[in-house]
Amino acid sequence: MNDAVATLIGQFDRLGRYLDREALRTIDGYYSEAELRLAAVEKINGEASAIVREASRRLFLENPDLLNPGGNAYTTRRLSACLRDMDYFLRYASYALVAGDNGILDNRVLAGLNETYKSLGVPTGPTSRSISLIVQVLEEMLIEDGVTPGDSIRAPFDHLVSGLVEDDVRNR
Ligand code: CYC
Repeated sequence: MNDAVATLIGQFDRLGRYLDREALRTIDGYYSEAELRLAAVEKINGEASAIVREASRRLFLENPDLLNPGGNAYTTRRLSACLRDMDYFLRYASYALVAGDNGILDNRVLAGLNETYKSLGVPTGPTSRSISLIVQVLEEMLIEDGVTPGDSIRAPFDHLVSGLVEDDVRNR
């Protein structure tokens, strides 16, 4: 896996070029937002199960059919698989937040996931929604602590959502 700085240096090294102004601006952004990203990671580490619990409560409130016969989260086995998937999304997003780079999400989470979900009938719409609810709950918690979350906190969650939605569209 890479972090934001290693990714950028890798790109310039491949071209044999010195870092340009724009690259330095990107690196500056990575460091200046580090405190915010780490505050979010600290919150995730301490509250992961509460975040997943609350996000899943909202998901099933919006979409109760998931829990009924015929729904993909029906039966305790599938419900626990669903909660476990939400926990995976949160944990890998926390790694991406530390790295300031979403590469790990492509390699470790999204690779093959759409195919798996398709073969098991796991609906990607509600799964994407679960990820949006996870970041919503996280943002609320940060705001409660007086921290103003920004785009850099949402970035890995948005990346996961677009990875799922894109393939969903392509598969049709
Ligand atoms: C299943 N989720 C799975 C499976 C995988 C993942 C591989 C199939 C194998 C298994 O059941 O364990 C996902 N595995 C991952 C991910 C990683 C990994 C992301 C990266 C670390 O190693 N169903 C719903 C909800 C949604 C849901 C909308 C939760 C938000 O209705 C999830 N995923 C869900 C369910 C299953 C599943 C219910 C079980 C489906 C089945 O076996 O019928």
